[in-house]
Amino acid sequence: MIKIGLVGMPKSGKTTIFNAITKSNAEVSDYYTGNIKPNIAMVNVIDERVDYLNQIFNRPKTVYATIEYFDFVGIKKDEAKNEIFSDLHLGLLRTVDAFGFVIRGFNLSGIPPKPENEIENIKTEFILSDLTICEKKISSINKQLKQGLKASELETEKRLIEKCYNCLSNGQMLQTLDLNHNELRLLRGYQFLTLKSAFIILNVSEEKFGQNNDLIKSISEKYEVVEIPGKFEMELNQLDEEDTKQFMQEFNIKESAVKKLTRISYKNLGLISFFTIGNEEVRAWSLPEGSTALDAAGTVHTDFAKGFIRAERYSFEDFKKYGSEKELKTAGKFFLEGKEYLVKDGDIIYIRHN
Ligand SMILES: Nc1nc2c(ncn2[C@@H]2O[C@H](COP(=O)(O)OP(=O)(O)O)[C@@H](O)[C@H]2O)c(=O)[nH]1
Ligand SMILES: [Mg+2]
Repeated sequence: MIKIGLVGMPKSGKTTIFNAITKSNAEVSDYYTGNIKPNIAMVNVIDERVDYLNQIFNRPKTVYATIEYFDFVGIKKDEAKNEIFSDLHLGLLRTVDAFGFVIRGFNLSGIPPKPENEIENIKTEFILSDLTICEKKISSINKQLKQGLKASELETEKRLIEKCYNCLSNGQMLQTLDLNHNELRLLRGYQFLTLKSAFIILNVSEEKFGQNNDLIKSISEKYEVVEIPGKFEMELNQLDEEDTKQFMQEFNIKESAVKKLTRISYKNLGLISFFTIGNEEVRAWSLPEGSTALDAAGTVHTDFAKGFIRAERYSFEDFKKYGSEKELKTAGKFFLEGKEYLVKDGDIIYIRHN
């Protein structure tokens, strides 16, 4: 399950955006509540291909891939330390896969937005938090080295952490480092915030929607960005489909917030979808690009990965063209793949296992 954390300055509209995309009615407040329990919502990844498949296969259920969104409610910032996030907050943030930085693009009680400052502030706090982790680790490795423990492994790890430390000290996120597979594996346990991908959600008023192109262009030099009229879309949730359509047309909003966020999350995390046709359900799953048939098997069920024999596979496009598995086989478009096969977006997969 993919987890996206909505983060940002107080009152940038995190809870508003959360409500807009989840149709839930989490409290939108002007005050910190001191409560650190996050709002969590599971949102379906709408994919017309799954619907199409189940029109043909006619199984009792259609199951979409899901994304989990976290809105960290009323986290008290530490006024004394002048920080946006408390340590507790940062700890929770380490558990998500990617961040949506919610940036205020509307006037708040007459205070004009400062989007670029907000982005910089969040980035700085993430960098400082990661730096602290590096410092602690380096000092603990030094202690171990003095005691003569597994020197060569420790030296390798220390060099890597020092590389991270230098990057962060220069004000750069770890994302910008060119890390190889092994290094990334070594760093996984640290849950560095700046190693996770982040995109920008520019929260604007409906009147200003579509008029922020210069700002968006400048942000997009560093981040993927979507522009969302958060409050307006939250309010649309109260209306029926017909009225929603009409209002969206009026303000020239071509894509709903939830669709935009799904699209940017997939792009940002480099995700693809594959499908399974079971007896009970036609189902979509998401996987990072570059995953193997064995990864796909493990996503569906750990037992499928353990007992993996082979994957039977065809593409959604071919299925649409040929219409049935029988026709696909005749056309040579039905494939048997081993563990190492790299799954493609739109693959329909059946895992043979024992
Ligand atoms: N005008 C305007 N106000 C907004 C918008 N989004 C949020 N707000 C208001 O800003 C305040 C803070 O929003 P909230 O979602 O609670 O922010 P959070 O602290 O980041 O969760 C609330 O009074 C919202 O109604 C917007 O797009 N336009
Ligand atoms: Mg909130």
